[in-house]
Amino acid sequence: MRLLPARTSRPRAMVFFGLLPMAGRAFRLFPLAPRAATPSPPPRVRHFFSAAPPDARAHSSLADLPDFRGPSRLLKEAHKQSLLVTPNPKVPNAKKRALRFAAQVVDAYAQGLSVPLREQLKVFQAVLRDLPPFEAALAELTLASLEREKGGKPLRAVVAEFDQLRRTVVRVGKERSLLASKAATIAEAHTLANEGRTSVADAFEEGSGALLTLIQTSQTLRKLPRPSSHEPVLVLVGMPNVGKSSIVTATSTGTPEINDYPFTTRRLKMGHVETADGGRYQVMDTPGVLSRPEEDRNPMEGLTLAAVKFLPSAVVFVMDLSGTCGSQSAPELQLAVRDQIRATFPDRPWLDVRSKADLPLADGVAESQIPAGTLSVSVHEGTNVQVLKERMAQLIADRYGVQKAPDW
Ligand SMILES: Nc1nc2c(ncn2[C@@H]2O[C@H](COP(=O)(O)OP(=O)(O)OP(=O)(O)O)[C@@H](O)[C@H]2O)c(=O)[nH]1
Ligand SMILES: [Mg+2]
Repeated sequence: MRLLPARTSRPRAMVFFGLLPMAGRAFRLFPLAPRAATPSPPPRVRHFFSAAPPDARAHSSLADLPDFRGPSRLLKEAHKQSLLVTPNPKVPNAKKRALRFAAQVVDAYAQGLSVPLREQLKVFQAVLRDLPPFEAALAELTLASLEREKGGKPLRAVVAEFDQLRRTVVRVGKERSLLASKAATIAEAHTLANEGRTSVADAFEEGSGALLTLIQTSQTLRKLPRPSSHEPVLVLVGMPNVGKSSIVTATSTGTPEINDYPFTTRRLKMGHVETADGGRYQVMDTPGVLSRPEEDRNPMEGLTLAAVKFLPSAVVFVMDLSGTCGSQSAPELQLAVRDQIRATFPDRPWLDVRSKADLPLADGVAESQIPAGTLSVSVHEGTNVQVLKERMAQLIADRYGVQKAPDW
Protein backbone atom coordinates (compact mmCIF):
# COMPACT_ATOMS: atom_id res chain seq x y z
CA MET A 1 0.00 0.00 0.00
CA ARG A 2 1.30 3.46 -0.87
CA LEU A 3 1.55 5.51 2.23
CA LEU A 4 0.34 9.06 2.27
CA PRO A 5 2.84 11.70 3.24
CA ALA A 6 1.97 13.43 6.48
CA ARG A 7 -0.37 16.32 5.80
CA THR A 8 0.54 19.82 6.66
CA SER A 9 -2.18 22.14 7.80
CA ARG A 10 -3.31 25.25 6.06
CA PRO A 11 -4.04 27.40 9.09
CA ARG A 12 -7.00 29.63 8.67
CA ALA A 13 -6.22 32.56 10.85
CA MET A 14 -9.29 33.23 12.87
CA VAL A 15 -8.99 34.84 16.23
CA PHE A 16 -12.27 35.15 18.00
CA PHE A 17 -12.81 35.81 21.60
CA GLY A 18 -15.93 35.76 23.61
CA LEU A 19 -17.63 35.27 26.89
CA LEU A 20 -17.09 32.06 28.75
CA PRO A 21 -20.21 30.08 29.43
CA MET A 22 -20.37 31.13 33.03
CA ALA A 23 -23.90 32.36 33.29
CA GLY A 24 -25.36 31.41 36.60
CA ARG A 25 -21.97 31.18 38.33
CA ALA A 26 -22.49 32.31 41.86
CA PHE A 27 -20.38 35.41 42.36
CA ARG A 28 -19.79 35.62 46.03
CA LEU A 29 -17.59 37.74 48.14
CA PHE A 30 -14.72 36.00 49.80
CA PRO A 31 -15.48 36.04 53.48
CA LEU A 32 -13.05 38.19 55.30
CA ALA A 33 -10.92 36.35 57.78
CA PRO A 34 -11.31 37.64 61.30
CA ARG A 35 -8.85 40.45 61.68
CA ALA A 36 -5.85 39.77 63.77
CA ALA A 37 -5.13 42.32 66.44
CA THR A 38 -3.18 45.15 64.85
CA PRO A 39 0.47 44.43 65.50
CA SER A 40 2.59 47.19 66.86
CA PRO A 41 4.80 48.93 64.29
CA PRO A 42 6.81 48.14 62.31
CA PRO A 43 4.24 45.82 60.74
CA ARG A 44 5.41 42.27 60.37
CA VAL A 45 4.29 40.66 57.16
CA ARG A 46 6.59 37.65 57.17
CA HIS A 47 5.34 34.10 56.51
CA PHE A 48 1.87 34.94 55.15
CA PHE A 49 2.65 32.73 52.26
CA SER A 50 4.28 29.87 54.07
CA ALA A 51 1.52 27.42 53.23
CA ALA A 52 -1.13 27.19 50.55
CA PRO A 53 -4.61 27.33 52.02
CA PRO A 54 -6.43 23.98 51.64
CA ASP A 55 -9.21 25.54 49.56
CA ALA A 56 -6.78 26.70 46.86
CA ARG A 57 -5.99 23.09 45.99
CA ALA A 58 -9.62 22.29 45.24
CA HIS A 59 -9.66 24.75 42.34
CA SER A 60 -8.12 24.67 38.92
CA SER A 61 -6.05 27.58 37.66
CA LEU A 62 -5.76 29.33 34.33
CA ALA A 63 -2.20 28.00 34.31
CA ASP A 64 -3.69 24.49 33.94
CA LEU A 65 -5.25 25.25 30.57
CA PRO A 66 -3.98 22.70 28.07
CA ASP A 67 -1.32 23.36 25.50
CA PHE A 68 -3.43 22.28 22.53
CA ARG A 69 -1.66 20.38 19.83
CA GLY A 70 -1.90 22.27 16.55
CA PRO A 71 -3.39 20.99 13.28
CA SER A 72 -0.15 19.88 11.64
CA ARG A 73 1.01 18.00 14.72
CA LEU A 74 -2.35 16.25 15.05
CA LEU A 75 -2.25 15.27 11.38
CA LYS A 76 1.25 13.85 11.76
CA GLU A 77 0.26 11.88 14.85
CA ALA A 78 -2.87 10.54 13.16
CA HIS A 79 -0.78 9.48 10.19
CA LYS A 80 1.66 7.64 12.47
CA GLN A 81 -1.22 5.96 14.23
CA SER A 82 -2.64 4.70 10.94
CA LEU A 83 0.78 3.24 10.08
CA LEU A 84 0.68 1.07 13.19
CA VAL A 85 -2.29 -0.90 11.82
CA THR A 86 -1.28 -4.25 10.33
CA PRO A 87 -3.30 -6.81 8.33
CA ASN A 88 -4.76 -9.52 10.53
CA PRO A 89 -3.02 -12.84 9.63
CA LYS A 90 -5.89 -14.78 11.20
CA VAL A 91 -8.15 -13.76 8.31
CA PRO A 92 -7.26 -16.47 5.78
CA ASN A 93 -8.91 -14.88 2.75
CA ALA A 94 -6.46 -12.40 1.18
CA LYS A 95 -9.15 -10.10 -0.22
CA LYS A 96 -11.15 -10.03 3.01
CA ARG A 97 -7.94 -9.36 4.90
CA ALA A 98 -7.02 -6.46 2.60
CA LEU A 99 -10.51 -4.92 2.81
CA ARG A 100 -10.59 -5.12 6.57
CA PHE A 101 -7.08 -3.72 6.79
CA ALA A 102 -7.99 -0.76 4.53
CA ALA A 103 -11.03 0.05 6.69
CA GLN A 104 -8.97 -0.12 9.88
CA VAL A 105 -6.33 2.22 8.48
CA VAL A 106 -8.99 4.86 7.81
CA ASP A 107 -10.54 4.29 11.25
CA ALA A 108 -7.17 4.66 12.98
CA TYR A 109 -6.47 7.86 11.10
CA ALA A 110 -9.83 9.43 11.98
CA GLN A 111 -9.49 8.39 15.62
CA GLY A 112 -5.97 9.76 15.71
CA LEU A 113 -7.58 13.14 15.10
CA SER A 114 -10.91 12.92 16.88
CA VAL A 115 -9.75 11.41 20.20
CA PRO A 116 -7.16 14.14 20.99
CA LEU A 117 -9.68 16.79 19.96
CA ARG A 118 -12.19 15.37 22.41
CA GLU A 119 -9.66 15.02 25.22
CA GLN A 120 -8.27 18.52 24.77
CA LEU A 121 -11.71 20.10 24.82
CA LYS A 122 -12.59 18.12 27.93
CA VAL A 123 -9.56 19.43 29.82
CA PHE A 124 -10.16 23.00 28.60
CA GLN A 125 -13.76 22.97 29.80
CA ALA A 126 -12.95 21.26 33.08
CA VAL A 127 -10.31 23.88 33.90
CA LEU A 128 -12.69 26.74 33.13
CA ARG A 129 -15.45 25.13 35.17
CA ASP A 130 -13.33 24.75 38.30
CA LEU A 131 -11.62 28.13 38.37
CA PRO A 132 -11.76 30.04 41.65
CA PRO A 133 -14.17 33.01 41.41
CA PHE A 134 -11.53 35.65 40.76
CA GLU A 135 -9.85 33.74 37.95
CA ALA A 136 -13.26 32.93 36.45
CA ALA A 137 -14.13 36.61 36.44
CA LEU A 138 -10.68 37.48 35.09
CA ALA A 139 -11.09 35.02 32.20
CA GLU A 140 -14.62 36.11 31.43
CA LEU A 141 -13.94 39.83 31.56
CA THR A 142 -10.67 39.62 29.64
CA LEU A 143 -12.29 37.69 26.84
CA ALA A 144 -15.25 40.08 26.82
CA SER A 145 -12.84 42.99 26.64
CA LEU A 146 -10.87 41.41 23.79
CA GLU A 147 -14.10 40.61 22.00
CA ARG A 148 -15.09 44.27 22.23
CA GLU A 149 -11.70 45.41 20.97
CA LYS A 150 -11.16 42.83 18.22
CA GLY A 151 -14.65 41.66 17.39
CA GLY A 152 -15.50 38.03 16.77
CA LYS A 153 -17.61 35.20 18.02
CA PRO A 154 -18.30 34.36 21.64
CA LEU A 155 -16.20 31.52 22.98
CA ARG A 156 -19.21 29.25 23.30
CA ALA A 157 -19.75 29.54 19.53
CA VAL A 158 -16.11 28.65 18.92
CA VAL A 159 -16.38 25.68 21.28
CA ALA A 160 -19.46 24.54 19.34
CA GLU A 161 -17.49 24.81 16.07
CA PHE A 162 -14.65 22.88 17.62
CA ASP A 163 -17.00 20.11 18.63
CA GLN A 164 -18.53 20.17 15.16
CA LEU A 165 -15.04 19.70 13.72
CA ARG A 166 -14.58 16.57 15.83
CA ARG A 167 -17.95 15.19 14.77
CA THR A 168 -17.19 15.83 11.12
CA VAL A 169 -13.88 13.96 11.40
CA VAL A 170 -15.69 11.01 13.01
CA ARG A 171 -18.43 11.01 10.37
CA VAL A 172 -16.12 11.25 7.35
CA GLY A 173 -13.88 8.59 8.89
CA LYS A 174 -16.82 6.19 9.27
CA GLU A 175 -18.10 6.83 5.75
CA ARG A 176 -14.69 6.29 4.20
CA SER A 177 -13.90 3.25 6.29
CA LEU A 178 -17.19 1.67 5.20
CA LEU A 179 -16.38 2.41 1.58
CA ALA A 180 -12.94 0.81 1.88
CA SER A 181 -14.47 -2.28 3.50
CA LYS A 182 -16.65 -2.76 0.41
CA ALA A 183 -13.90 -2.47 -2.21
CA ALA A 184 -14.23 -4.77 -5.21
CA THR A 185 -10.56 -5.70 -5.31
CA ILE A 186 -7.44 -5.64 -3.15
CA ALA A 187 -5.99 -2.84 -5.27
CA GLU A 188 -9.16 -0.80 -4.89
CA ALA A 189 -9.07 -1.32 -1.11
CA HIS A 190 -5.59 0.17 -1.03
CA THR A 191 -6.69 3.15 -3.09
CA LEU A 192 -9.77 3.70 -0.95
CA ALA A 193 -7.68 3.59 2.24
CA ASN A 194 -5.43 6.32 0.92
CA GLU A 195 -8.32 8.39 -0.40
CA GLY A 196 -10.15 7.88 2.90
CA ARG A 197 -7.30 9.39 4.87
CA THR A 198 -7.09 12.28 2.45
CA SER A 199 -10.82 12.97 2.86
CA VAL A 200 -10.56 12.89 6.66
CA ALA A 201 -7.55 15.23 6.55
CA ASP A 202 -9.41 17.62 4.21
CA ALA A 203 -12.45 17.70 6.49
CA PHE A 204 -10.19 18.34 9.49
CA GLU A 205 -8.29 21.15 7.79
CA GLU A 206 -11.54 22.68 6.56
CA GLY A 207 -12.69 23.22 10.14
CA SER A 208 -9.32 23.67 11.85
CA GLY A 209 -9.95 27.41 12.36
CA ALA A 210 -11.90 26.48 15.49
CA LEU A 211 -8.87 24.59 16.82
CA LEU A 212 -6.58 27.55 16.09
CA THR A 213 -8.96 29.86 17.90
CA LEU A 214 -9.05 27.64 20.96
CA ILE A 215 -5.27 27.43 20.96
CA GLN A 216 -5.04 31.21 20.89
CA THR A 217 -7.66 31.62 23.60
CA SER A 218 -5.97 29.07 25.84
CA GLN A 219 -2.61 30.83 25.43
CA THR A 220 -4.13 34.24 26.15
CA LEU A 221 -5.79 33.03 29.33
CA ARG A 222 -2.74 31.14 30.55
CA LYS A 223 -0.57 34.23 30.23
CA LEU A 224 -2.91 36.64 32.03
CA PRO A 225 -1.16 38.51 34.80
CA ARG A 226 -2.81 37.56 38.04
CA PRO A 227 -1.90 37.48 41.70
CA SER A 228 -0.42 34.41 43.25
CA SER A 229 -2.77 32.83 45.74
CA HIS A 230 0.13 32.38 48.16
CA GLU A 231 0.92 36.03 48.79
CA PRO A 232 -1.19 38.86 50.19
CA VAL A 233 -2.45 41.33 47.64
CA LEU A 234 -3.03 45.04 47.82
CA VAL A 235 -5.18 46.56 45.07
CA LEU A 236 -4.95 50.15 43.86
CA VAL A 237 -8.33 51.48 42.82
CA GLY A 238 -9.41 54.86 41.49
CA MET A 239 -10.81 56.72 38.54
CA PRO A 240 -8.83 56.96 35.28
CA ASN A 241 -5.68 59.13 35.13
CA VAL A 242 -5.46 59.83 38.86
CA GLY A 243 -1.95 58.45 39.31
CA LYS A 244 -2.50 54.79 40.31
CA SER A 245 0.25 53.42 38.07
CA SER A 246 2.64 56.13 39.25
CA ILE A 247 2.06 55.01 42.83
CA VAL A 248 2.54 51.34 41.91
CA THR A 249 5.84 52.27 40.27
CA ALA A 250 6.96 54.34 43.28
CA THR A 251 6.11 51.71 45.86
CA SER A 252 6.72 48.31 44.24
CA THR A 253 8.67 46.42 41.58
CA GLY A 254 5.75 46.96 39.17
CA THR A 255 6.52 48.94 36.02
CA PRO A 256 3.14 49.80 34.53
CA GLU A 257 2.79 52.29 31.72
CA ILE A 258 2.16 55.88 32.86
CA ASN A 259 0.53 58.50 30.66
CA ASP A 260 -1.47 61.66 30.97
CA TYR A 261 -4.57 60.20 29.40
CA PRO A 262 -7.31 57.98 30.86
CA PHE A 263 -7.34 54.17 30.60
CA THR A 264 -3.62 53.86 30.03
CA THR A 265 -3.88 50.76 32.20
CA ARG A 266 -6.19 48.34 30.42
CA ARG A 267 -5.35 45.08 32.19
CA LEU A 268 -4.31 44.08 35.67
CA LYS A 269 -0.61 44.58 36.32
CA MET A 270 1.32 43.09 39.20
CA GLY A 271 4.21 44.40 41.26
CA HIS A 272 5.83 43.16 44.46
CA VAL A 273 6.99 44.76 47.65
CA GLU A 274 9.68 43.32 49.89
CA THR A 275 9.12 44.67 53.38
CA ALA A 276 11.82 45.67 55.83
CA ASP A 277 11.32 42.51 57.89
CA GLY A 278 11.72 40.18 54.92
CA GLY A 279 8.02 39.82 54.10
CA ARG A 280 6.59 40.13 50.64
CA TYR A 281 3.25 41.10 49.20
CA GLN A 282 1.76 41.85 45.82
CA VAL A 283 0.55 45.20 44.52
CA MET A 284 -2.03 45.18 41.77
CA ASP A 285 -2.50 48.07 39.37
CA THR A 286 -5.96 48.21 37.84
CA PRO A 287 -7.88 50.00 35.07
CA GLY A 288 -9.77 53.11 36.18
CA VAL A 289 -13.34 52.88 37.41
CA LEU A 290 -15.88 55.43 36.13
CA SER A 291 -18.81 56.99 37.90
CA ARG A 292 -21.72 55.07 36.47
CA PRO A 293 -24.22 52.35 37.32
CA GLU A 294 -23.03 48.74 37.60
CA GLU A 295 -24.84 47.67 34.43
CA ASP A 296 -23.05 50.27 32.28
CA ARG A 297 -19.54 49.29 33.34
CA ASN A 298 -17.12 48.00 30.72
CA PRO A 299 -15.12 44.76 31.21
CA MET A 300 -12.01 46.73 32.24
CA GLU A 301 -13.87 48.32 35.15
CA GLY A 302 -15.27 44.86 35.88
CA LEU A 303 -11.71 43.56 36.30
CA THR A 304 -10.94 46.18 38.92
CA LEU A 305 -14.09 45.55 40.89
CA ALA A 306 -13.65 41.77 40.62
CA ALA A 307 -10.22 42.15 42.22
CA VAL A 308 -11.75 43.97 45.16
CA LYS A 309 -14.71 41.63 45.33
CA PHE A 310 -13.11 38.21 44.96
CA LEU A 311 -9.60 38.60 46.31
CA PRO A 312 -9.02 38.87 50.02
CA SER A 313 -7.39 42.17 49.21
CA ALA A 314 -6.55 45.37 51.01
CA VAL A 315 -7.49 48.49 49.03
CA VAL A 316 -5.66 51.73 48.40
CA PHE A 317 -8.15 54.16 46.88
CA VAL A 318 -6.42 56.87 44.86
CA MET A 319 -8.01 60.30 44.27
CA ASP A 320 -6.56 63.21 42.32
CA LEU A 321 -8.44 66.19 43.72
CA SER A 322 -6.45 68.76 41.76
CA GLY A 323 -9.01 68.88 39.00
CA THR A 324 -6.32 68.30 36.35
CA CYS A 325 -7.00 64.73 35.29
CA GLY A 326 -9.98 65.24 33.01
CA SER A 327 -13.68 65.91 33.34
CA GLN A 328 -14.66 62.24 33.56
CA SER A 329 -12.50 62.07 36.71
CA ALA A 330 -13.69 65.38 38.20
CA PRO A 331 -13.04 65.60 41.98
CA GLU A 332 -16.70 65.39 42.99
CA LEU A 333 -17.16 62.27 40.82
CA GLN A 334 -14.07 60.70 42.41
CA LEU A 335 -15.41 61.37 45.89
CA ALA A 336 -18.76 59.86 44.92
CA VAL A 337 -17.16 56.74 43.41
CA ARG A 338 -14.97 56.38 46.47
CA ASP A 339 -18.04 56.46 48.74
CA GLN A 340 -19.91 54.02 46.49
CA ILE A 341 -17.12 51.44 46.44
CA ARG A 342 -16.33 51.91 50.12
CA ALA A 343 -20.00 51.31 50.96
CA THR A 344 -20.00 48.15 48.83
CA PHE A 345 -16.93 46.76 50.60
CA PRO A 346 -17.12 48.21 54.10
CA ASP A 347 -14.94 45.49 55.63
CA ARG A 348 -11.96 45.75 53.31
CA PRO A 349 -8.84 47.18 54.90
CA TRP A 350 -8.78 50.52 53.16
CA LEU A 351 -6.51 53.51 52.74
CA ASP A 352 -7.56 56.74 51.01
CA VAL A 353 -4.77 58.49 49.15
CA ARG A 354 -4.89 61.95 47.68
CA SER A 355 -2.41 61.80 44.80
CA LYS A 356 -0.54 64.65 43.07
CA ALA A 357 -0.41 66.57 46.34
CA ASP A 358 2.13 68.92 44.77
CA LEU A 359 -0.87 70.42 42.97
CA PRO A 360 -3.45 72.56 44.83
CA LEU A 361 -6.97 71.32 45.48
CA ALA A 362 -9.36 72.13 42.64
CA ASP A 363 -11.60 75.14 43.06
CA GLY A 364 -14.74 74.14 44.88
CA VAL A 365 -13.21 71.18 46.73
CA ALA A 366 -13.23 71.83 50.49
CA GLU A 367 -10.86 70.06 52.90
CA SER A 368 -13.97 68.90 54.77
CA GLN A 369 -15.02 66.81 51.74
CA ILE A 370 -11.86 64.74 51.86
CA PRO A 371 -12.41 61.49 53.77
CA ALA A 372 -10.88 61.43 57.24
CA GLY A 373 -7.49 59.74 57.34
CA THR A 374 -6.64 60.45 53.70
CA LEU A 375 -2.88 60.42 53.07
CA SER A 376 -1.60 63.14 50.73
CA VAL A 377 1.12 61.86 48.42
CA SER A 378 3.13 63.36 45.60
CA VAL A 379 5.04 60.85 43.55
CA HIS A 380 6.63 63.64 41.56
CA GLU A 381 8.05 65.34 44.64
CA GLY A 382 8.42 62.21 46.74
CA THR A 383 6.12 63.60 49.43
CA ASN A 384 4.91 60.91 51.82
CA VAL A 385 5.95 58.06 49.53
CA GLN A 386 7.82 56.40 52.39
CA VAL A 387 4.85 56.92 54.73
CA LEU A 388 2.62 55.41 52.07
CA LYS A 389 4.83 52.32 51.88
CA GLU A 390 4.61 51.88 55.64
CA ARG A 391 0.84 52.36 55.62
CA MET A 392 0.52 49.83 52.80
CA ALA A 393 2.51 47.26 54.78
CA GLN A 394 0.33 48.02 57.80
CA LEU A 395 -2.83 47.45 55.75
CA ILE A 396 -1.52 44.10 54.62
CA ALA A 397 -0.63 43.18 58.18
CA ASP A 398 -4.12 44.24 59.31
CA ARG A 399 -5.74 42.23 56.56
CA TYR A 400 -3.76 39.04 56.76
CA GLY A 401 -2.37 39.04 60.24
CA VAL A 402 1.07 37.73 61.04
CA GLN A 403 2.07 34.21 60.00
CA LYS A 404 -1.23 33.64 58.28
CA ALA A 405 -1.77 32.47 54.71
CA PRO A 406 -4.41 34.17 52.54
CA ASP A 407 -7.82 32.49 52.74
CA TRP A 408 -8.42 31.99 48.99
N1 LIG B 1 1.77 66.62 39.28
C1 LIG B 1 1.78 65.31 39.46
N2 LIG B 1 1.42 64.49 38.45
C2 LIG B 1 1.43 63.17 38.66
C3 LIG B 1 1.78 62.61 39.91
N3 LIG B 1 1.65 61.27 39.84
C4 LIG B 1 1.27 61.00 38.57
N4 LIG B 1 1.13 62.13 37.86
C5 LIG B 1 0.75 62.24 36.45
O1 LIG B 1 -0.60 61.86 36.27
C6 LIG B 1 -0.78 61.25 34.98
C7 LIG B 1 -1.51 59.95 35.14
O2 LIG B 1 -0.68 59.04 35.85
P1 LIG B 1 -0.92 57.47 35.84
O3 LIG B 1 -0.05 56.92 36.92
O4 LIG B 1 -0.76 56.90 34.46
O5 LIG B 1 -2.45 57.41 36.25
P2 LIG B 1 -3.43 56.14 36.29
O6 LIG B 1 -4.41 56.38 37.36
O7 LIG B 1 -2.65 54.90 36.36
O8 LIG B 1 -4.13 56.29 34.87
P3 LIG B 1 -5.00 55.16 34.07
O9 LIG B 1 -4.17 53.93 33.97
O10 LIG B 1 -5.19 55.80 32.75
O11 LIG B 1 -6.26 54.97 34.83
C8 LIG B 1 0.62 61.12 34.38
O12 LIG B 1 0.82 62.18 33.47
C9 LIG B 1 1.53 61.26 35.58
O13 LIG B 1 2.81 61.78 35.25
C10 LIG B 1 2.18 63.50 40.96
O14 LIG B 1 2.52 63.11 42.08
N5 LIG B 1 2.14 64.83 40.68
MG1 LIG C 1 -2.64 53.28 35.09
